[in-house]
Amino acid sequence: MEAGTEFVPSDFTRLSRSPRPVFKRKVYDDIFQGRLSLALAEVEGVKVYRFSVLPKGENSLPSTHALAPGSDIAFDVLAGDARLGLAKVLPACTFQQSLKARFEFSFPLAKTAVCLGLGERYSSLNLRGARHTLCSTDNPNHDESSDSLYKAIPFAIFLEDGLASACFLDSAAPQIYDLDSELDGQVRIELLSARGFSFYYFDRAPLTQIVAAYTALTGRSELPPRWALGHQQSRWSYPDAETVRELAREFRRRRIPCDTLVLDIDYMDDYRVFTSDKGRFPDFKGLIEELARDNFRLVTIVDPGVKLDKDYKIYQEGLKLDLFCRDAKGEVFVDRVWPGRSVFPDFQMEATRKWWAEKLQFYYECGVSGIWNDMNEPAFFDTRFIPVSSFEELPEAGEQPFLQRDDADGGEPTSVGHLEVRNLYGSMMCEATYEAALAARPGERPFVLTRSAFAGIQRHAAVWLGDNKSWWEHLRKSLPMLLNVGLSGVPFAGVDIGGFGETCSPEMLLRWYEVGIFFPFFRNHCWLKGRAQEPFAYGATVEEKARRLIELRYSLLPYISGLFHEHRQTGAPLMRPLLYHYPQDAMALNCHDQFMFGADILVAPVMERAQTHRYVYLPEVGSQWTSLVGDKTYEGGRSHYLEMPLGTCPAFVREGAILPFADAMQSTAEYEHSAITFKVYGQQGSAVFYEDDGKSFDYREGGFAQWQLAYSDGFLSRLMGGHYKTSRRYFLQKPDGFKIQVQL
Ligand code: MIG
Repeated sequence: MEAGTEFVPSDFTRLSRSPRPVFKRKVYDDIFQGRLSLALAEVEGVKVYRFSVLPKGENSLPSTHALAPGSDIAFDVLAGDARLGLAKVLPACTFQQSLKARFEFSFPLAKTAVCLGLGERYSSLNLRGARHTLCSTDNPNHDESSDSLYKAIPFAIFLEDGLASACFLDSAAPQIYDLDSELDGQVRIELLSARGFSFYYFDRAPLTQIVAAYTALTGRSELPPRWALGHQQSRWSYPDAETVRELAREFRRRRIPCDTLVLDIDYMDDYRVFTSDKGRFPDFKGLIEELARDNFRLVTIVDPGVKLDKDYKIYQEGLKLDLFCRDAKGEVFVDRVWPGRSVFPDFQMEATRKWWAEKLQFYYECGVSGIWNDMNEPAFFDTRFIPVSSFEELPEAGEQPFLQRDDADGGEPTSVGHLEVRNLYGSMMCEATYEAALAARPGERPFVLTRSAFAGIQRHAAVWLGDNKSWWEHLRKSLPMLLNVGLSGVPFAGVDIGGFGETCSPEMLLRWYEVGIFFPFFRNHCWLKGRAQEPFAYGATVEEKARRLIELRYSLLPYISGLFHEHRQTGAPLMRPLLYHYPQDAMALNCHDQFMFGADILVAPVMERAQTHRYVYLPEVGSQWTSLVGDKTYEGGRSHYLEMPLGTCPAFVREGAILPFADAMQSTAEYEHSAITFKVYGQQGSAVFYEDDGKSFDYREGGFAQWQLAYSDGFLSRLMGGHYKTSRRYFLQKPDGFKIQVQL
C-alpha cells in the first residue's frame, strides 16, 4: 500500500458504494509463530471457550476493557494443542494468521441458522447473507450500502433449532464478519490486527442463556436514574436560554409529559468543550436551576474534539500534559470538526481519562444531569477510514493517520496505530464520563449517552443509533437494529423519534411515538434544518394523540423499571425479538416488524405511510392476548388483521401477566407519590414487581422492594423481599375491571 493514499479526504458516499471486494479464496501459508492457549469456563450454565492468540513478538494480551472488572469468571486452561482443541469445540473451525496483521477464522453455518447480534447493523434481524465490517464510522447515510456504522460490538449469535451458539472476538481492531454471503454455508471472520486477542466461543444453549453468559462476561448495566427513562426532547440546536425556557413552558402548559431537555453543540462558546456561550446563555447555572424548579433536567452534548486555539485553556492544558493523539512524526494530530481545526484526546491513556473527568466537572457544577457523547468514533471532517474491508491487512502503525498510547494493562503505554484501538475510542470516552459523574455525585446513578461504542459499553452508557432520517424505512429499520443492539448486551438504547435528518410529517411523528414509547431510551431529536419536531409542533390533533402516548409511557414506568432490574439479573435486553421467548415458533424466527417489550408485552407497530391496518402475529396457540389500550382480546397462535388508526397503541399483553401501572404524570418527579395499579390479564397470573428509589445505588444493598405476585381465584398473594418502603397506594384491578386497594 502506498503511504498516504488510503487516507486522503474523499467522498464518503462514493466510497461506501464502491463494489465490494471479492472474498479471497487463496490459501495462505501458515505464518503463525506466536503462542496459543485454550481455556474453558462455565458461565451461566454455558460452556465458554477462550482461545487466546499472542502473535510473535508480543508479550501480553492487550486489554480492551470489554470484560467487566471483578467478574471472577475462572477459566481453566485446557491441555493439548490449542488449535486442535478449538476444532474439537467448534467443528471444522480453521484458524490462521495469514499475514502479519491479519487473522482469520472460518467455520460452517447450519443451513437454517439465523445470525444475530454484532451491535448496530443496518440490517433486518437476521444478519445472514452479508459481510459486516466492524470499524466505528460516522456514516451519516444509513442505507442499503451502509456497512460499518458508529458502534463495533464483535459478538455474533447463531440460532439454530431453538438453540444458540455465539462468538465474541475481543479485539478493538477492525473485523469483518462474512455470514455466508457467498452462499457456501461458511462464516468467515477476518481480524485486521497485529496484536494479540481472545476469541470466545459460547457453546450451544438457549438464547436467553447465551445472552446471560455474554453479559456476565462483559457486564450489565446499572439501573438508570428514573428521570432518564422519561421523555427527552432534543434538537440540534436550541440556540439560547430563552428558547429553552419557552420549550419548558410549552411542555408544561400543554401538559405533555417530559423530563429532560437536551442541548446540542450550540450551547458552547464557538464549540469549545467545557464552556457555555456567555451571550446566548448568560446565566447557564441559573437557567438549569430554573428548569429544575419545573422538574426539567438538562443534558448537554460533549464532543471529543478540542478546538486548536492557543488561547483556550483546555487546549493549552492537554498540550502541556501531552494528552492528545500524535502522528508517527510526533506531531499532534489535527483535523477539522465543529470547532474548526481540533485536536483529539488520547482516551486510551488513563491519564487522559482522568483529566477529561476533571474537566467534565464544569457541567456537573453547573447542574447538568447527564452527558451526551457524540462524534466519538471519532469523526473527522477530513480524514476518512472507509473502506477498511478492502485492506489486505492492517497498515503499519506509521502509515495510519495517528498513533495512540495504550496503557490498558496498567503498565507503561505502548504506542499503537490508531486503527488497532479505534473501536474503543467512544467507550473509553464514556468510561471517563461515567467516572466523572460518579465523582461529581457519589451515590447517584449517572446518565451517559453515546454514539460510538465497543463491547461492554452497557456498563457505562446508554446508546442511540445516530443520524437516522425521517423516512418510513428508517422507522421500520429501527426495530431490527435495536433488537440486535439489545442482544449484543446493550439494554438502554433508542433511535431519534421522528427521525434526525429530513422532515418528519405529522403522520410519521405519531407512528414513531406509537412505537417509540417502547424504546428504552425515549428521545425526540432532529437536526437544525427542516421543520420543528416537538410533539406540539404539528397542531392540535397530533398533539392530543402524542400526549396520550407519552402519558402511557409514564404509566409503564413501573414495568420498565422492572425490566431494567431483570436485565441486571439475566442480561436480557428490554426489546427482544419474538424468537427470544418463542424460539421454536417458525413465525417468530423471521419476525422483525414486531418485538417483545419484556416477556409480557408484544409490540406490532404500523410503519408505513397511509396504512391503517396491519397483520399482527400473536404467538402461542391456546393463549389469549389483550390490547394494552382498550382491552380487546385476541387468540394466540395466529395472525390478525387489525385496524390501527393514527395514535393507536400497538401493544398486546400476554395472558397470565400482571402489569403494574403508574398514574399519568408530567415528569418522573411525581412518580414517588403516584399510586400503582396491578392489572391482571386472564383469570390467573403471576409477576415480579420491583421498585426502588430510582436514583441511588442502595439497591445493591437491599434498598429495593421485590414482590412475587400471584393471582388466582380473585385473590392476590404477595411475597416480599428487600427493605425499600414507599408511601404510595397500591391497587389491584381484577380481570372483570373491579379495582380494590391492596395493603402491603
Ligand atoms: O456532525 O451535534 O448524531 O445527533 O445533533 C453532526 C450535531 C454532529 C451528530 C449527531 C446528532 C447531532 C449532531 N451531530
